[in-house]
Amino acid sequence: MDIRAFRSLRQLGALGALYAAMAAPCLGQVGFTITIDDPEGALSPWESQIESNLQAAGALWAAKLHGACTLWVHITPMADAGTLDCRSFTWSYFETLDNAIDVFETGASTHIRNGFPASSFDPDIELRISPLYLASELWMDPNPTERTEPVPANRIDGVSAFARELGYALAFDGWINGETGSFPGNSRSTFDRLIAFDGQEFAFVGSSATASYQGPVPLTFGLPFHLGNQSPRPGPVLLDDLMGGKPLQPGTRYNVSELDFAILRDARVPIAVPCPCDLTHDGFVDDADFGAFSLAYDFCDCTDPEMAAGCPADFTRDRMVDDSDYVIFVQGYEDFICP
Ligand SMILES: [Ca+2]
Ligand SMILES: [Ca+2]
Repeated sequence: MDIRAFRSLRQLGALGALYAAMAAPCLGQVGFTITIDDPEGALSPWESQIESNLQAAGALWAAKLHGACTLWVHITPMADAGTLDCRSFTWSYFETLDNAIDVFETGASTHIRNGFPASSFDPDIELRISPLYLASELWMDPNPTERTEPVPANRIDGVSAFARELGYALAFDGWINGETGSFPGNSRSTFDRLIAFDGQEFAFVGSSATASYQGPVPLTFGLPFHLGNQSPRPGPVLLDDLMGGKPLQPGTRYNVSELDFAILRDARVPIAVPCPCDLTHDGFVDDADFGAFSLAYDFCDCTDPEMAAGCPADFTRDRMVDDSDYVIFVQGYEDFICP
């Protein structure tokens, strides 16, 4: 089908409405189940607080995750010298670029997209916690969903700390060397593949994040799955983001930022976007968006190197920009103004 054959996009309005309804987001339906493997009881004094604060941290991300599933977070204690460490337990093959580069996504991302995990015997996320760090530096919020009690000035907010860790497990991770920009092999995470390195600075160049930040998003030199740098490197303002390139500050409560969600979207974590057809990010779905969509439709394959980074016109998330995306676009065009 040549989409330009439709002289009036409104001809397809009813069909578009049908597809849009089928693609309606299931918001707030991603939950978390937590298991703790702690035979020595090192974490036992804090078990219920860990659970409540981690659940609240998960809810901060789940507010925009598009899916219906329960992610499994498995917790173990780590040596006292450490702090927190969180990673995706499994990585799922996503696609191959240029017949050479294999792209992998986090287990959580796969689980959210499919509604079931890649392996039902393995957790999606592993979180290691140092008992000493918990005892001496973290503050477990007694009302972690309300988040109204003042955070003690000398303590790091537990909900914020767990939310940051979950960020790594959802998408802020990969294999790039944060100083040389090289990779140990042919594998890339969905985050890695959107990192640009000019020999001096790292930037995240996904289209949603770039639109949110209004330019390539500076990544931390040496810590490339974090945002911002100390001056004179770029992006000092981003250091205060939940996923910023400096440690979380005591006495401070952090939230997931719009930029964090935009990065997840670019990294192909299923995120509910209120107005996905606004490809130019100006609040309207108009002819400029139609132009951007047409270009993507002509390329069709999300792995085409000419395709916009993150393949934002693939509304159905099946790695092709085709007729099923077109009918969704038509509905957006019909609505014109973003909600
Ligand atoms: Ca637009
Ligand atoms: Ca599609």
